[in-house]
Amino acid sequence: MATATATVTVTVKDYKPEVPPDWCPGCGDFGVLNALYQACAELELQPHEIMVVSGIGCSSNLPGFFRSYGVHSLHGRALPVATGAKLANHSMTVIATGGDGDGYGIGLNHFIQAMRRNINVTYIVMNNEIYGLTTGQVSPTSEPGMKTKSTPHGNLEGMLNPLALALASGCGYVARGFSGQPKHLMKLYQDGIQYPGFALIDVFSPCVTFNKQNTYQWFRERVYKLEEADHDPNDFQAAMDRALEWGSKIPIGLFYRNPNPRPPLDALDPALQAGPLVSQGNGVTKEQRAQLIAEFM
Ligand SMILES: Cc1ncc(C[n+]2csc(CCOP(=O)(O)OP(=O)(O)O)c2C)c(N)n1
Ligand code: SF4
Ligand SMILES: [Mg+2]
Repeated sequence: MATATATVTVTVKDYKPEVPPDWCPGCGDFGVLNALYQACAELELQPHEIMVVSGIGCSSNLPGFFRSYGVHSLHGRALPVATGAKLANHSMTVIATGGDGDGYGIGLNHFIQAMRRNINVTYIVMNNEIYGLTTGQVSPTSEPGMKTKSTPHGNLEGMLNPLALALASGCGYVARGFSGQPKHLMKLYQDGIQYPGFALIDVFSPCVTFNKQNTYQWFRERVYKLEEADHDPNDFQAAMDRALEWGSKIPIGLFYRNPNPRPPLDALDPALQAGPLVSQGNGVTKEQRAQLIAEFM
């Protein structure tokens, strides 16, 4: 994680863009973004110390609404870009954002590989259980039976469980928030950003326009906080048990924080031990160039 510049204070205003977000009024993604402004300000991260990377979707428009370095990449490709950014400059705080379709559908393989590799990136998934941007098709986290534009007779497929998958894939920080509970969410962001390794924060972020089933009210009636439920986030098995809970009660909060985190990739890679690649100088020496030409000509 980047260290804050002690003499310069940073406030939420510093991250606000000139152009306000164009999400539908009431979209859960507003809460996700506001909590991120707050978390970064409280961690005293300067905008130039942060890189926000996304894929494609309503949720993936977030880097455009956050004043920092940013990339709005391709559908499902936030994590490969975030991986490259982190390896190029591991002094940056790299935050990947996107939707359930982006990360758990087309980008699923990248999600698993990033957790296996343990890239030191915080991944925030705005999980509205639908494809919002493309106007309401079924997603991997849509509930069975759900009627959408692409499933007019009800969804016949099972639901992907991102938290159980993350635990099984070696993710050391696994959390779930709700955009209707922004203070709680902000705390999860702060912990996730400070965790030394890949951190997943799945966020219930209602799509008020195309998902009429999983509404704010639907979540409010079901969610309960693990922090108030005698859950030990150091206990992997307990985390898995909670991750499998889905029904009249659904847990949010910190499921798992590995008490003995494995070193993230940037701490292990020999090429990065002399400092971030971006400050190690470019190119090869004259002698190395001559040697390469001799070898390949
Ligand atoms: C390779 C590719 N396939 C499909 C699309 C069309 N597409 C754009 S966004 C999207 C799904 C968005 O859903 P999600 O990631 O859940 O984001 P949301 O809009 O719900 O926030 C799809 C299928 C695309 N842009 N690129
Ligand atoms: S379509 Fe849904 S996800 Fe997209 S901005 Fe509107 S409410 Fe949010
Ligand atoms: Mg979605």
